[in-house]
Amino acid sequence: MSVRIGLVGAGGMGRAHLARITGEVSGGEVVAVADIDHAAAVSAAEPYGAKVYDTSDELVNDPDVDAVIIATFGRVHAPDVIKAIEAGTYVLCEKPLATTAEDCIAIMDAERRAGKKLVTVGFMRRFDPAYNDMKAIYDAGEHGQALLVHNRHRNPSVPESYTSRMAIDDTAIHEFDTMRWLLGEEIVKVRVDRPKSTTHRFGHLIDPIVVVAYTESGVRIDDEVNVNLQWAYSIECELVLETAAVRLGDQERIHIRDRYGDRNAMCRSHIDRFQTAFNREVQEWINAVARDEHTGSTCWDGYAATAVVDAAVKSHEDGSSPMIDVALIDKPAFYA
Ligand code: ISE
Repeated sequence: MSVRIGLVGAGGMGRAHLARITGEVSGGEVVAVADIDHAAAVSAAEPYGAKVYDTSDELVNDPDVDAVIIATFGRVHAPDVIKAIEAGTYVLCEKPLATTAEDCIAIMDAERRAGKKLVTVGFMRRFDPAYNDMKAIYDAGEHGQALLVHNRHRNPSVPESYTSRMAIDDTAIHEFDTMRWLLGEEIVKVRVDRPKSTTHRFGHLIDPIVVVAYTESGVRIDDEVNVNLQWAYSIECELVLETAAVRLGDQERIHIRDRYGDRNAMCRSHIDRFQTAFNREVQEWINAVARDEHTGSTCWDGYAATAVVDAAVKSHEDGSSPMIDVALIDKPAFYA
């Protein structure tokens, strides 16, 4: 029997999941869509014959919904995730789990009260084949310890509603999670440098920024977050080990040779660049829900990444790039 999924949030990410569940992965169907923008919910739901709700409450409490995908803005995730937990429903929550550590703690408390891990956080890079290969090389141990990681997180452009804080809680949060997962340790301190800003940005935005962080064992991580590149969506990562440097391959794209040159076709968005990762993530989640099991990253992962966000935001807002300690609570045994 297929898993009946309710989608909260009919924006770009929600629609991409809808199309994926219908056309690219198996075992699930979207039976309901909720969005405060009624017209958006209708236009997303109609082609799939899904029900339309104006509120997430109605959707979460619909007895025909087995599991929920939350694809709204990060800053409104927490109440919906908690409602779904209280209804005993499995949740795939797009990143970030919430935009403050405090909200993530409230979600972890709700999940512990439910007595069962129900929430998977949509950190899709954990499913990207190139990152998986990089992690396998590191875990094999042949090249020694990790010393440094260089990241570049570049977007072609961002809308006017994107804020300087979002460069951290919506964009760099991917590297915060990926670095924790790749290296198998927590990030303990972080600072944000503000180089010269690009002229290709809305005036309120500080862009680019460079995040510098250290892990428990002293691995130094840097992350260029540069979201008005104009020419592509481009993700780079180089892991420097003692006797090797491992780099993600170029974009997950074809190679072209023509009169303009010899080159890879560039991705335009995260949906495009991480298509395989998203498909693998959603397929694994549907399979697990069908078996009544939790899979993937937990609320602890969502919390730990957001705790780094909180420290990075403090450094960014200070403006003089102070290094800020990440304040992590003790890890509850529930998430061990
Ligand atoms: C967006 O929400 C994502 O998740 C993308 O992966 C990231 O590149 C972009 O900056 C975010 O706004």
